[in-house]
Amino acid sequence: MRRTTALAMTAPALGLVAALTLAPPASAGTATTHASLQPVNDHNAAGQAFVDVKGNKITVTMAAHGLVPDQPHAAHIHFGAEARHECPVMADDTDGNHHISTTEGAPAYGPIVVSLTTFGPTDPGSGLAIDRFDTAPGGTLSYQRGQIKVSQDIAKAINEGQAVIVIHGVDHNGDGTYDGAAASDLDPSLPTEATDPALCGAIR
Ligand SMILES: [Cu+2]
Repeated sequence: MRRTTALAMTAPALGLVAALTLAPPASAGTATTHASLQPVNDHNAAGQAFVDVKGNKITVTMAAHGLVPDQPHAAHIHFGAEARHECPVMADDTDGNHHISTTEGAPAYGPIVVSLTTFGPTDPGSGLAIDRFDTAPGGTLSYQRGQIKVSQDIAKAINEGQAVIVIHGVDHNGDGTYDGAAASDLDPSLPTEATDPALCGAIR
């Protein structure tokens, strides 16, 4: 009798513990989002990204392969209220050179709102801080950074599926490095290969 009573009292308690353990945290503004990274200009590349949003802090995890090896790959979260909240398509190639530049992609994904640097500031001003981005050793990029502070508007945009992850840096002429006569639309001191989008994924 004593054992039965103990079990009768324990079972609901265990059920409560299980429910608390399994349920997602109840605080508002918490979400895990995902982006499947698809090639923009670099058809050999692919990847995945996850963005955990907790209030106004995010954790970004990215894995990609097939990138230009051992070259800095600027990576950002892009968002613009007026943007289409998606990745560019060939119709966005307004100069008709068969490549999508970062500027040509802007109507799709908007401006840089978070720079996914490996250390230091993550603000838009770090967008081309080439010495602070992953270099994709052997073409493989593996990135995780937590505690990235974002504004309420950006957290909301990510939670609502309006933000886009872009990894930049391609090798149009296939010589293994960033070069060529065409200058970057973002920084004329860099070749366009250094900044053209390689991978893009809408965060859903
Ligand atoms: Cu970008």
